[in-house]
Formats: sequence, C-alpha cells, structure tokens
Amino acid sequence: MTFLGARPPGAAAAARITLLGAPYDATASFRRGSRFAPGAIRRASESIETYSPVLDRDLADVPFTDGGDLRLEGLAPAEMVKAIRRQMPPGLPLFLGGEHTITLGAVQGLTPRVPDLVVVQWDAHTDLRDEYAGQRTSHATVMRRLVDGGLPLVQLGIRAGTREEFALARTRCVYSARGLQLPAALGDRLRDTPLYLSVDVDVLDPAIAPGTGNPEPDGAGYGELLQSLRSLAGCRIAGMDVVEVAPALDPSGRTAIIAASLVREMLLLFGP
Ligand SMILES: [Mn+2]
Repeated sequence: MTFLGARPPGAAAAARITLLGAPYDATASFRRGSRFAPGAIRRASESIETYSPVLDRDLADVPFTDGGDLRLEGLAPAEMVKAIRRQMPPGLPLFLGGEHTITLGAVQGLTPRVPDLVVVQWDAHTDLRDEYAGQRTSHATVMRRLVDGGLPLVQLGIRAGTREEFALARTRCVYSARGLQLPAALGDRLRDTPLYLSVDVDVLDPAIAPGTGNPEPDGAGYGELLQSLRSLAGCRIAGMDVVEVAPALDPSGRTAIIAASLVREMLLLFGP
C-alpha cells in the first residue's frame, strides 16, 4: 500500500519527492510501536481528502512517489543510521518514522549534497542528551549528535528535558523555545538557507495525538503546528520527516490520521 495520491514507481524519475518508511523503534525507552507507523499512516491516508482548502492545492498537483519501507529491522542503532544514509533517494525525501533516531541518518545522508543545511525540529523534547540508557545513538540523543556535528538547530514546541539539556539548548541551538512561532528576524534568516524539517508528533498535545511513546502534557494544537509550518512556505526544503507515531497506543486511530493529514500538508506546502 502506498500513500494517498502517490505516483506509481515508474514515474519516479519525474517525481521530485520520495516518501520513504523508516520502521525502527529499537531504542524506544518507554513504549515501543513506532515501527508500525509507516504502514498505519499510509492506511490512514485513505481516509483523508487529497485537496487542502487552505492551500488550495491537491496532491494531484505534486509529483511524488512512495518508495515503500527501508529494511531496518534487527539493526543496531548506529547501523540503522548508516543504512538510511546510504539509501538517500534523489530529490526531496520525506521519511515516515519510526523513532526520532532516523532523523540522524536522513540529515547525515543529505549534508554531503547540502552542506549548509539547517535543521528545524518540532518536538516536546529537547533530544539533546549526550547518552541515554548507555546509547549514544538514540531517540533521546539525536539532536545532540547533530549539534555536535556542527549543524545549526532550531527547536520549537520544547517543554521537556533535563536541566543540562535546557542549558545546552540555550548555548548551542540557534533557537529553542516552547512556542511554535518563529521570531520574524529568524524566519527571514531561514529563507536564505536550505532546511531539514523534523516533526515529532509529540509536539502536539496528547489529547490530540495520544499515539506516541513519550507523551507530554500541555502541547500544541494541530492548527498551531500547521501555522508554524506554513510560515516556512517558500523556503528551500531539502528533506523532511514525521516521527514517533505509535499507532497501537491510540485505539481511536486519530494519531495516524492526523499524521497522514500532516504529511499531506507538508507535501502540498513544500512540494515543487
Ligand atoms: Mn519527542
């Protein structure tokens, strides 16, 4: 099964965006299940419209293919990151996680061709630990590895982490805040540089999107997240992901449907 409106694989050459599933949740600390997200998001996409009235754009206007799932099961975290890095599709990739660790492989896979990449992260959590549960490559350390690698990082929606992580965010991130709106001056700066957009679904309030491993109270509304993404319309987007959907933790199914809507909006907003 492919995502709603995806062109057949034969049209891949013409497509500028490739959707790729990254079903991996081996380092999940609290509740696993995000490895089932790519399939659940594709299934949920059948229940939504291809047309976005706000953007007045339809998925039929955006040439994209669905490359299926990468084979990541059974790999150690560092091996999984390498596997993603090696299988980077041409053009603009949109990864369906999987846990947040997959972002490390995606960004590292892109930096050789996009050396001045800036990462924008929507997340409840800082993900800036140096190590977590004995692992240096983990969902809780992913942004630390990127910052240590010299990548400029912008964090939005942040409301959980250790004292040390918050201190690090203040000194090492370009910007880190609880709110989702970019300051105008920063928004202007981001227009001059290619961006990687990473959306952890736990940036949303758990009442909206309960199907995730580490829910944090008092999160954002869906409209607020869309508004934040729309403020980057017209920017140069080099890659994107939607991570940490754990379908089995939400028997109502709404988290997967919200994720499918979010993927549609990202395709319509940032597709050619
Ligand atoms: Mn998170």
